[in-house]
Amino acid sequence: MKGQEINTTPLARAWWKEAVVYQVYPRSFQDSNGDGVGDLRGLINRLDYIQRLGVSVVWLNPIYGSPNDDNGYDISDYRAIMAEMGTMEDFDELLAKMHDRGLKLVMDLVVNHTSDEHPWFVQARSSRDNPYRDFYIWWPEEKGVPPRRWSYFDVDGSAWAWDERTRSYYLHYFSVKQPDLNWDNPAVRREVYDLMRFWFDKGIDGFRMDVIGFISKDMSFPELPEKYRGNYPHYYAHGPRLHEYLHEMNREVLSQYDCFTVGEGAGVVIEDALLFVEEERKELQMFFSFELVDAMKAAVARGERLDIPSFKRIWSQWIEVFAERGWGSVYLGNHDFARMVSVWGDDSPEFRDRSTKALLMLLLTSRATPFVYYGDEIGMTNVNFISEGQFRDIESINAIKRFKKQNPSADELAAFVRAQGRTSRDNARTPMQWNGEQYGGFSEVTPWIEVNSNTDTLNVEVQEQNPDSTLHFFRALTMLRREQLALIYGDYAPLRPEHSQLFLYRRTLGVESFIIILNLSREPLEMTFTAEEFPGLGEVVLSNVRGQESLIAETGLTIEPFEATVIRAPLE
Ligand code: ISL
Ligand code: CA
Repeated sequence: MKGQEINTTPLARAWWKEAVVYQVYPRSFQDSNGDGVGDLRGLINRLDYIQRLGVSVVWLNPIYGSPNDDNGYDISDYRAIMAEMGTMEDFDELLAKMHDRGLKLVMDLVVNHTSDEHPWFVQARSSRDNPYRDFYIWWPEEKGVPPRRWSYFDVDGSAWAWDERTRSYYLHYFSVKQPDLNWDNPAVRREVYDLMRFWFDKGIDGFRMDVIGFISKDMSFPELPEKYRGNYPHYYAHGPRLHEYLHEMNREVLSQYDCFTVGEGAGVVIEDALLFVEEERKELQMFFSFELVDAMKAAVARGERLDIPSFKRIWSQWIEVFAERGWGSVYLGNHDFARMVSVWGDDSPEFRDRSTKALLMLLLTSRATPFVYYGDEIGMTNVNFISEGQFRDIESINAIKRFKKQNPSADELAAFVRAQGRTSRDNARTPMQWNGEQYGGFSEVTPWIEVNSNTDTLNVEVQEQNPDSTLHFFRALTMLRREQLALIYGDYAPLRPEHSQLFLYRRTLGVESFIIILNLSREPLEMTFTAEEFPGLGEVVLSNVRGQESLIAETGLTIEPFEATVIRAPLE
């Protein structure tokens, strides 16, 4: 077996750097047996579609045994397939058929916490002297009130839940049904490494590691340091033994396989970026930065959109930090945020397709491994749920419960629910829109979550027939990236960083050089190039508004709203 590729420089070629990752939320992709829930057989039936996209890796959200308090992020059996998803035979068939098509499979690894229904936790909470007690993190009542820790999903906000039988609190950064594992216990780490080997030995190609930055806790339990108040993921991502554990995981497991690793980097600050991915440290290959989405959420909370110069600054910083060492990842959507085009583009009928294409071009011309979320290749939009009964996500449901405790008026409650509807993770979890039928071709029966009503016009079938569709444009982008190594490894040089509408940059590798022009706004603009930026005539390689045969002069041009154009730029 080939060892995990560790490269000495970011320019060293590796399949995981050249990958375009397609993320599939399996509950919502394709139902095959008429129960309204997506499943593995459904995914198998759609592999031809995925292959034709030109992506090379599929990341599958959790499909393990789970009571689904948090849609599979609460695991009760790490070696089983959840009944709704199918069987282990289905899984083996899926993996074999993916490999036949040259597709790699990356699974979700959720080991910061388990389900409270996992046998370890059932044991652990049965008595204080149970051998599994130390698999989790407890605060016995004799020690008084536990130090303040916030939970993401708890209705009351505290990350400590009371366990009556053993008269102790247990720690849960997420829901009460997601108790945090105690990584300081070597037996826990052994179990995790074992289950990772189990899946690698089945032949999977890697892991996306859920909140992996949170696994080490400061077991002296200080009060939350003041600087992290309101900013607790940053505290959670700085546990004292985090890098020791990642290094150990690499030594024990990852280094034994030719695998793909990406950690979820909630709370990771740019100053620490290289600690996770610098080649010699032998930890991970990549992680997801949260700085951009955190900035977006902060802007939304102020009733604004993130301004374009800030967007570019954060985007560029997270590319440039890996210029010499390590490697980055880029994404603009996943199962934890509202839809890409609704958040970063413009989902109105006028600009939906064009702005989706621009965002996809940004992802696929970036110097990092791009992750594209299912449905974003056709520009799926938010659903904007407006009534409580429509929500399925524990985060939204509990946020509404929490708000209700303040005894709001009916109007206040309705406004809160509508605001949730705009930001809820459920926006990104509605069924894949395959065609214009009632359930979008996802299922024959009422799905577990409503299908977006715009499936009648926004769907794969319609876009297959239209050569100018977002879907065809995405295929052109994956092909371009495969053909042009400059778009993957090439030097990244942002131009006009202060421009309030344009995202303009150059990618250069050897004699190949491309300029990428993205207008991230609804307004057209006039642009003049300086001779330094752009010497001579440039051939349009791909554009969402210009014909391919056109040439662009060095002097200046009008840029359309949400224009996205790649030019081959002659070097002087
Ligand atoms: O979804 C979020 C809040 O809106 C994120 O902050 C999210 O909680 C954080 O990124 C961690 O996410 C991961 O772990 C969670 C799970 O609910 C998410 O789906 C998963 O991606 C707990 O396992
Ligand atoms: Ca099903």
